[in-house]
Amino acid sequence: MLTKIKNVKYLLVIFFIAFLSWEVSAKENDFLAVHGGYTFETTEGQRGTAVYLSFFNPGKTDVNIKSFSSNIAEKVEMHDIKLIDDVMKMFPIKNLKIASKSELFLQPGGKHLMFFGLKRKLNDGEIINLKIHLDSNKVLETNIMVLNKKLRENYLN
Ligand SMILES: [Cu+2]
Repeated sequence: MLTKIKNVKYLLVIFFIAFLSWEVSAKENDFLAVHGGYTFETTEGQRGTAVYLSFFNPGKTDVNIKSFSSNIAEKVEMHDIKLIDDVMKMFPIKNLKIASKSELFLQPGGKHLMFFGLKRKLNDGEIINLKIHLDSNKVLETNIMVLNKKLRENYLN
C-alpha cells in the first residue's frame, strides 16, 4: 500500500477487473457506483491486508461513507497515508466523502482499506465480499477480486 504503480501491464489488469464488477446504487439523493475492487492473495497466518477499489458519484449530492465491513475480516478500516519525516505512514480516517460528480480511487500509494483479523487465507482468483455502509444507512455490496501476489511483486515496488 506504500507502493507506486510502475507497470502498464498491471494497470491493464486493474482496468479489466473494473469491468468485472460494477454496481450502482440509485436512490433519490444517493448515487454511488463502486467497482474494480481488488486485493492480493495472503500467506498462511497473515492477519491483515490492504484492499483497493474505485468510487464514482454521478449524482447531485455528496455521498458519505460511514464504514466498511466484510464477512472474512473482523474489522475493516479506511486508511490514508502521509509523509512524516520522509517516511510514509498510514493512519485511519473516520469517513470518506465522495463529492458530487467526482471519483475516488483507492490505490497503492494512497487511500486504501485495511482488513484486520482475516478469518482465513485469501487465495488467488477468488472473490470476496465487501459491504459499504453509507451515512444515509444504505448498504452497498461489491466484489473484491483476489489477485496473484506475483502481480504485486513484479509490477509494484
Ligand atoms: Cu493501511
